[in-house]
Amino acid sequence: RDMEVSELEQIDKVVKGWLRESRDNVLRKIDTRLTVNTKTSRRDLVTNIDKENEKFLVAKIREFEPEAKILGEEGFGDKIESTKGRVWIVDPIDGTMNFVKQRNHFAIMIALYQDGQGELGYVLDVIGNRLLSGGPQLGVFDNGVALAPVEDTPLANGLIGLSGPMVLNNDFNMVDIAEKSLGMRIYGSAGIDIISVLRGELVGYISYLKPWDFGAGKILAETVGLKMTTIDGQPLGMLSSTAVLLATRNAHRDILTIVNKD
Ligand code: 2AM
Ligand code: CA
Ligand code: CA
Ligand code: CA
Repeated sequence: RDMEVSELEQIDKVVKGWLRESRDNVLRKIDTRLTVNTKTSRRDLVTNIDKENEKFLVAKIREFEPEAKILGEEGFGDKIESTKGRVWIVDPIDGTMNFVKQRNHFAIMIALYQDGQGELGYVLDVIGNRLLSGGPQLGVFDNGVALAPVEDTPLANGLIGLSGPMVLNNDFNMVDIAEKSLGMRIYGSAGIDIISVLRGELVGYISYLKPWDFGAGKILAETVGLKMTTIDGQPLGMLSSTAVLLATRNAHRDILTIVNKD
């Protein structure tokens, strides 16, 4: 690894400052009239605040590191074709449907990769004011306090976070996975689900995701011994768009068994 701990600590302070400002900006505008547009379907939304927040974060990253490559969901970053060098990944509002309909249960996420290796991840529950942060060299923190070790709970002894569409279509035997667990939860924000898995409130989370949905969570999850792979159990590339399985080691094994049966 060629990133020094001292450099990571310095970047960590700077990113936390951006996130505080970003959260303040969103909260200041949360009761204003939103401009909402659809993307690929009526359930796939983008608002003016998603765009404004991505522009804000991209400008902060560029000011801090002019040569940085940035992958942002709403397209204000760069076209990323390779994982070489330093790549920042930004999801300015994760859970846009929740944001629009509930003004709650959404997250802001930032990840920093170097040569395809996760260095720093940030998942901020905006309304809960809870930031999960860190990486392999710094450790993982929950609002600045070292995260409690995550128990290796099997699927049968925990709650599982799922994606609504995957359950409705019974993709990958999702109904059997839900049946085997103590119960399913459908929160509608990858960031909120990832925070719940990190905190041991869910034993796992399964959804179709893009790099900005899982980039930060993967760094944090792997640091604390959770597994994040494709639903086939294959390694998840930094630029993959696929069905993602995040779980404790035991629940990961239990879920793969159900996915692969028949
Ligand atoms: P988003 O809100 O940033 O788009 C539930 O919708 C979760 O899946 C959210 O974290 C959402 O992120 C993500 N997601 C990924 N692809 C999506 C799509 N095509 N439509 C809706 N949500 C999507
Ligand atoms: Ca989106
Ligand atoms: Ca997202
Ligand atoms: Ca988003």
